[in-house]
Amino acid sequence: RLIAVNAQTLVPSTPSYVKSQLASGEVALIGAGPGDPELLTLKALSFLQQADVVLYDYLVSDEIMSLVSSETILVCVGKRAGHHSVPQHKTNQLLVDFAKQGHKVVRIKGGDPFIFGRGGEELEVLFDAGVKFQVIPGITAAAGATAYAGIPLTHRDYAQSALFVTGHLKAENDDMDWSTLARGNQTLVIYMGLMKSSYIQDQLIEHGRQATTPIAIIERGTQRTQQVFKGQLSDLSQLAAKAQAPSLIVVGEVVALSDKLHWFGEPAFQYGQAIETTHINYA
Ligand code: UP2
Ligand code: SAH
Repeated sequence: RLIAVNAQTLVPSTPSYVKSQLASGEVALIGAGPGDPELLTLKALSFLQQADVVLYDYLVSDEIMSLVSSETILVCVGKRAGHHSVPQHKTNQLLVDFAKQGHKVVRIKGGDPFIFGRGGEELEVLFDAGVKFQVIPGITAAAGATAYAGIPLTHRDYAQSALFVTGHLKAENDDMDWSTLARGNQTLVIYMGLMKSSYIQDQLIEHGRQATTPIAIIERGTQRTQQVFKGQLSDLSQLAAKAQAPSLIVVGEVVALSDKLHWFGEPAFQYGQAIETTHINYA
């Protein structure tokens, strides 16, 4: 059954299987996905609308936050590189305090809460404090951004596995297994990698990945302003200088498939070429 919201928009009524309830004193840890609000799960939407308090990160898009009822208390506990407006221990404490006060609490994070999201740490604190919780997974950036850029993470001909790693590497304290990361026939997806892109490029090439391996940097994947920068591994740091956070770095032969398979938003910026000027923006 469809109900009309306005002349342009039709939304389905809530399906009968959306019946999970958030109890008073309970926390729902929710993944918001990479940005496109339509990638939110039905369960996430339902819990967002039941919440008394929502603690959110910067990566959760404004469109998603606008789905929260106006009576709900919103608390921003987001982080930016090098700047944690609310330290992690304080976020943990807020979750416990709001739950113990009997609120229905939503903790919403970009992507999936268990992938580079400290979701595990937050839940351990809730467990220790005896607070009940539920976890609603989200589409992690590696899955969402590559899908919207037309890059299949695996492909029988080019990549038998995909590795997700954080680029937040300190050269002086680097315990990454670069030989494993540089292996061929796999797709490497690097979160938070822009700042260390030059080091990542050098290490991958030094440990055997071909300098000509296709790469893409996907900025604000799945969002209307998504941008894709493409080139080869030896261009990585120069391309990274053009991109802004949040961006993912994707390394592997599968990136070349996006020449055919890209379908969303702006065409990619190809390293060494002028940006195409004629395109249709589907967003
Ligand atoms: O250079 C880039 O491409 C990424 C820039 C960036 C960093 N963190 C680098 C970084 C961004 C994106 C941005 O600024 O928009 C972030 C933000 C970030 N980091 C989020 C999103 C938070 C939000 O939406 O509000 C998250 C997820 C989360 O739940 O906290 C992270 C996660 C994160 N930050 C990890 C992984 C983890 O498991 O927590 C780490 C590394 C491990 C750790 O415990 O410190 C960090 C720290 C981090 N991210 C640093 C930097 C680079 C820098 O500033 O030099 C280290 C400095 C810091 O602590 O902020
Ligand atoms: N829990 C999140 C990751 C948080 S770490 C998830 O599962 O996606 C923050 C990093 O995620 C950013 O620095 C960036 O590398 C990546 N990221 C998050 N959203 C993104 C998006 N829409 N497009 C590209 N990268 C994104």
